Amino acid sequence: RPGAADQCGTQTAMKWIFVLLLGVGLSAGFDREAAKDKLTDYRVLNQNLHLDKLEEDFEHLEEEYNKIDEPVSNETLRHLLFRIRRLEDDCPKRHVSCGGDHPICIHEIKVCDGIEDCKNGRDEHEKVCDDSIVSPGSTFIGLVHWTACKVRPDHEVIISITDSKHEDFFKPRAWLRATISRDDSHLHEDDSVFTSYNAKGYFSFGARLLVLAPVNDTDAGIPIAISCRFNYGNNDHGNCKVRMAASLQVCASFKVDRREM
Ligand SMILES: [Ca+2]
Repeated sequence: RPGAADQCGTQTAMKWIFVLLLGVGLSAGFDREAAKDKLTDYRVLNQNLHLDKLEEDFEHLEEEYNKIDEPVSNETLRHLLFRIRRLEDDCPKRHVSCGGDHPICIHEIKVCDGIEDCKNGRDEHEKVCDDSIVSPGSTFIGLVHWTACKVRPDHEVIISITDSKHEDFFKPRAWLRATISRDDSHLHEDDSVFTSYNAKGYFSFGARLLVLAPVNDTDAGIPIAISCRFNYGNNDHGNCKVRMAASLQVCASFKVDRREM
């Protein structure tokens, strides 16, 4: 009886399916409990780790706060205020704010060009157009930290302005000649060894940016240029970068301070 054989086969298959489902069900039940425990353990561990991390962060913050609690110098405050003011200016690239209650932005090349573009005359103010940063004899010193291009040990650099010219046809910039000296005493333990080269460039009053490039090749072996932005709110301190002349990739950075002669 083929029909009876089929029925018997179907019954056997159904039994197996039932056993299989029971097994899966039991196994699923067991796994769910284990997973639940594991999940609880994980949550507790995670909470503990989270608390540890919070505690660690809090201790770190406390340390930072204690550092801040020390008296802040007027110089640092002036620098911070200058930076905040520049951030608040919200002017487009290569523009500067006229300041005041209703500040407008003017292009950098309109600063110190002899024509009042700001309503309050700030762009032609004698303080803004003061050229003491780049007057001949001005000397700045800094510690150069190389990070790319040609990585070398940190070394001292001295930038001395030797000549400064204002051309009537383009007053917003002063055209400069300078000497850049590098102290390689780290290579010669016994005494200081200076390497100097001549450079030329300009100072932009609007951007408060000094740009210098060596007149001839230097021993850096790559064409470089130095730019310093005097963004500390005074004429005595600036942030400088050494860049590849062609690609403008930053090779090194340093802060300069005026050296009183
Ligand atoms: Ca102007």
